Amino acid sequence: MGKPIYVLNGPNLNLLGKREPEVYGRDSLDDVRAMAQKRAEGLGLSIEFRQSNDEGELVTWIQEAREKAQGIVLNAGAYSHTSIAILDALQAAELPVIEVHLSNIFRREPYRQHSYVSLVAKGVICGLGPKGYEFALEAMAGLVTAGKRG
Ligand code: CA2
Repeated sequence: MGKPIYVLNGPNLNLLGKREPEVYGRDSLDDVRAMAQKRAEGLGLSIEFRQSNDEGELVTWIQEAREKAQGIVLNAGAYSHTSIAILDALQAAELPVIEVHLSNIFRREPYRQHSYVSLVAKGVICGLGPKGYEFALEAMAGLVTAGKRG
């Protein structure tokens, strides 16, 4: 197995399943982790699944991914809409990035309808709940295999 895919989650995603189930569903972040882990195994990928409420820690993990990962699946939470620091780190990482959102950000408030992460993402999956992480890993498997064929 090659380097892992970093699956990074931003602020408040630790609250999943505990509040606002009508927006974010009933699964906890641990449930999402287990689903992602299982799908990755089926695809022959390994994942490093993390969550942080801290913008700087997410930037540090993206910098780390440059050396240690072969791709990044990122739900940066609200930082998607605000963080040029995360955008800069993703640009510097030079890795395939797939952006995930549980909710359909385009059906929500106007301030959620722009994402800095989208500027570097190969693709964006939103509105499909935790399944979006599985779809992102499936797409990532294709991207990293295509990369190896050169
Ligand atoms: O839909 C998504 O995945 C989001 O990235 C989730 C973020 C939100 O700020 C983005 O606009 C879209 C919020 C993270 C979850 O926040 C919770 C708050 C209360 C209860 C459960 C989750």
